[in-house]
Amino acid sequence: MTSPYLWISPEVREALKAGRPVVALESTIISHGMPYPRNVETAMRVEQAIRARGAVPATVAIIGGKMSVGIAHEKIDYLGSKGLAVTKASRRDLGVLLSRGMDGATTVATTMIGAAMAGVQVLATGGVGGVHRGAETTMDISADLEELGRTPVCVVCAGCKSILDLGLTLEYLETKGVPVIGYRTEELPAFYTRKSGLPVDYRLEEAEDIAKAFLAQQGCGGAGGMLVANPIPKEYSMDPAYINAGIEEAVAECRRLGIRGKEITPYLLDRIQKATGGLSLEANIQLVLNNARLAADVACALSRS
Ligand code: PSU
Ligand code: MN
Repeated sequence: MTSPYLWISPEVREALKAGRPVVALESTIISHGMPYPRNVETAMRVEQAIRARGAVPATVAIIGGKMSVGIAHEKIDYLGSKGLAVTKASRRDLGVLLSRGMDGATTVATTMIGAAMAGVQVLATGGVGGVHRGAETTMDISADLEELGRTPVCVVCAGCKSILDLGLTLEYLETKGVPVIGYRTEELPAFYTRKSGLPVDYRLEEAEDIAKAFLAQQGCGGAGGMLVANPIPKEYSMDPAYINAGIEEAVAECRRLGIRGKEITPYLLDRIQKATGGLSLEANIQLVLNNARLAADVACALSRS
């Protein structure tokens, strides 16, 4: 699809034309999810990890009013160093940012949109947004879930952080027709930890199995996305009691301060990182790398089929 609002890097364009594997990467995690300069360093390492597995990385962001797929390293550095000053862009932000020629860091939802516009089928991230705790009164449900329900992209994540209501998030995904696939696990991982006590829909063992299921789903017409939950590697997973105490504190503080809307997720991520003295940041970096590797394997399997 060509659109005056879409820019694709020459490398990504060539790869797509030749049917080579490409993995989309979000940019809100860079500007709003990690502190500078670890955010930029991590974004570069993630790109390298994808290349090492034989796929082409395509970091997505809105730059100068274009949905940009495969931004250059200096743009990643710009987004990372500007941090919270960059607009966090979800689906509803697109029209105004693009028409005004602005910049934006794309959430999972908008990264899926950019990926689908370009023809990229696989996306790697850390955690997706979901149904927030207390959503029965606040109605705070991430646009990521709606996007998964409508846009045909396979999203590889490490499950959801317990800043969210994981049970309600799974219910919502079921309603939207989004399969939650556990990679070598029956349990939904909870980002920093490998377990949540909640089941995934299906356990699959290999990247090829994920690729096959994704293709079959796309063959059914009008199908949306797929969520692959990849547990954090054992050696980096955190003590559940320790991390959950930090999360509880952050959620309580967020409520006390009356933080609302799109600021909630970045606020909680920052508080948890501060409360756990950088331990959680290391875990976060490792799980993103782990997801990048699996996403690259899925993209490679798709390109072979
Ligand atoms: N959860 C994380 N890390 C993140 C995000 C969520 O553990 O970086 C970011 C992602 O970009 C995700 C977005 O798409 O936050 C969701 O924001 P919201 O809940 O406002 O939709
Ligand atoms: Mn929200």
